[in-house]
Amino acid sequence: MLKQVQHDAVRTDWTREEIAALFDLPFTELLFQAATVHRANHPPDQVQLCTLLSIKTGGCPEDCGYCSQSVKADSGVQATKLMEVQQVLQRAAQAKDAGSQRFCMGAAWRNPKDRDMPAIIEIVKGVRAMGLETCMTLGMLTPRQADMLAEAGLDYYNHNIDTGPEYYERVITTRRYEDRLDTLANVRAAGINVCSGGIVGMGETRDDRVGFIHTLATLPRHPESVPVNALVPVRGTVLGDMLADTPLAKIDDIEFVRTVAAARITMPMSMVRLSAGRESMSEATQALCFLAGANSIFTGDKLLTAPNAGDDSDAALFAKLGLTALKGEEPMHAGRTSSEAL
Ligand code: SAM
Ligand code: DTB
Ligand code: SF4
Repeated sequence: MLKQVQHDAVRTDWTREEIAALFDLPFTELLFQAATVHRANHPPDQVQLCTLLSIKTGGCPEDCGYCSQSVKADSGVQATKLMEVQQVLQRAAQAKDAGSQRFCMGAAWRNPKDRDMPAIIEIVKGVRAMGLETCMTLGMLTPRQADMLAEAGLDYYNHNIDTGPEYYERVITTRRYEDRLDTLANVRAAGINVCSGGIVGMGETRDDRVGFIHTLATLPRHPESVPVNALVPVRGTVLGDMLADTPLAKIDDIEFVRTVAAARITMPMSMVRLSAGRESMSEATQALCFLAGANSIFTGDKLLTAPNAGDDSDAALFAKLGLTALKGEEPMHAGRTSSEAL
């Protein structure tokens, strides 16, 4: 029998067996435990609003099997250059006007080149000066690049582990799981808050989902943000085609909610983001995710390249559920740690 979860304890010593036992709980019991942990640590009626912008789209040399932006995908996404700084700032201003708290910028790179850094730094400084939290996802980072971003005032860096260690190489072959963990360590050591999560519904087993949560929940320090994406199947990608051709492979909604609940219980203080895939999720499933402890979403009608739920349907959903936007706070800073501690 599973030990009663402690509501306010942050543990980094979770075992796979304990996490598997959470997934195995009767659904109502799992939800009750997750909701209890959630209310002990977060305002249960407030959800953080984040806006995404692709500042450099497509043409990525990596082979992530889910991604429309890989050169290996035949998805029709047009490759672009890095956007002009002023254009990015204009989009950030629109996001702020729409009530967003955090502006997340993504680039389809394996890693940023040194020649890209001055523009990236200007963007971070400009967006931050507007009073928005800044987040970037640019691929792998060296310790020096992480330090440069920290110096510029970057609040968060998103780099997903994507799935459990065993399933990872079925999805991506051009970079290793350990490379991802190294980038997370570099980000942590630079004092930037860590955003790391992954994708559910890529054909992985429950044991892979257990491994995914286990990796995040046993990092020396939990990511401050944990995005849980449901695969957005894009035609022309390996996984999008797999899902389109075998509809039964689509992740079950209840299993998705179980994953959110497991993230909430094991990482009680983190913001758990109900990320990609909301567009095709019912209101009822999204409501279950909020009950299970998700407290952050991406707003707007576009993610990076894929459609998102959109502000009108989100406003209607929030009104129906009695949810409000999380009030902006000064971004907390993770603080510098020694390079071996994550
Ligand atoms: N190129 C950078 C990288 O991979 O580190 C940053 C951008 S990448 C698009 C950010 C994350 O978006 C991926 O790690 C993946 O978890 C998520 N993602 C990409 N395509 C997705 C899809 N079709 N469905 C769900 N999540 C997706
Ligand atoms: C994350 O975990 N999800 C966001 C963000 N981090 C960068 C990206 C979702 C991308 C969905 C597919 C697309 O728009 O191409
Ligand atoms: Fe490139 Fe990121 Fe897409 Fe992978 S997920 S192909 S690294 S843009």
